[in-house]
Parts: sequence; C-alpha cells; structure tokens
Amino acid sequence: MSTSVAVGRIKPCRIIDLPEFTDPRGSLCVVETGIHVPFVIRRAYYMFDIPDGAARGAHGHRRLEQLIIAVHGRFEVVVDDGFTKHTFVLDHPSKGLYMGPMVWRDMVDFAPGTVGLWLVADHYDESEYYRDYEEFLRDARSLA
Ligand code: T46
Repeated sequence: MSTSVAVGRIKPCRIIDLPEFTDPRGSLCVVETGIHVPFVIRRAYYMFDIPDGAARGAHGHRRLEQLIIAVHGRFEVVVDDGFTKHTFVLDHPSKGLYMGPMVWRDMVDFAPGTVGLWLVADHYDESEYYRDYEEFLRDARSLA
C-alpha cells in the first residue's frame, strides 16, 4: 500500500512501495521507469558518510522529479510546497519517496551509517534549483 499527501500543486509527493524479492540469498528491490516511477531515470547519486546532525537539501527544484530511497539506515524528508509541510520517514530499502517539482525539501535526522540513493529524471543543472526560500515561496504561491 502507498501513502500519499496532498503536497505541491503540480505533483503529489508519495511513498512508493517497491517490489522486494527475498529468499535465502537475501533481498532484492527493483525500480523500473514507467512502472514504479512516472519518469525516465537519467541520473543517480547517493550519499554516505553523513556526519551526525548534518542536514542536506534546503532547496527546491523547478522541474526535477526524483525517487529517494534509504538503501541503508534511516532519514527524514521534510517537504514544503509553500502552503503545507509534511515529513516522510525513509527507513527501509523497499520504500521510495517520489517528489515532483516545486517542492522545497530538507533531509534531516540521518541515522549513523545511512546511505541514501536518489534516482532522478534529468542531468545536473544548477540553474534549475531554488536555493533561496523566499524566491521559492513567491513562485510556488503564484502557481496556486
Ligand atoms: C537533492 C539533494 C537530496 C554534482 O556535481 N552533480 C550532481 O548530480 C549532484 C546532485 C551534485 N553535484 C555537486 C554539486 C555540489 O558541488 O555535488 C555537490 C553537492 O551537491 P548539493 O550541494 O546540491 O547537495 P545537496 O545535498 O544540497 O542536494 C543534493 C541534490 O543536489 C539535490 O537535487 O535533492 O541532494
């Protein structure tokens, strides 16, 4: 079952339950374009060695779609569409958080040893980021 919350005027953020195959050899999870995520995966990056108390993010994307997975450990993603905030907990490799554009995000409370994986819809483009919260708020609210 997937849980969702009405965040973002453009795309709803939601937890996607990924298929998990477990047998005596261990567990395997799958993400496929067009089946589990509604975008073509063009880039992947991952985070590790995250110091205690560190936070990542503090930005929004104008266009980018993403799926975020805690492949090891646990962290929280606070999403904010300019009207509403919601916190998603990522604590299992079979849970992916889908995020559409125009959502401010903060990644916090990383457990020691956490490894996070981001599967995203486009190549890296700094001009596509909102780094200034006031600018993000202005644009996000004007879309309402
Ligand atoms: C996001 C959060 C969760 C690249 O050169 N290519 C890349 O694809 C990425 C993602 C980053 N970088 C460089 C740019 C910076 O010099 O890596 C450095 C750290 O990136 P950034 O400061 O953007 O890290 P975060 O944690 O603020 O944000 C990143 C992603 O940029 C962002 O899309 O959602 O992780």
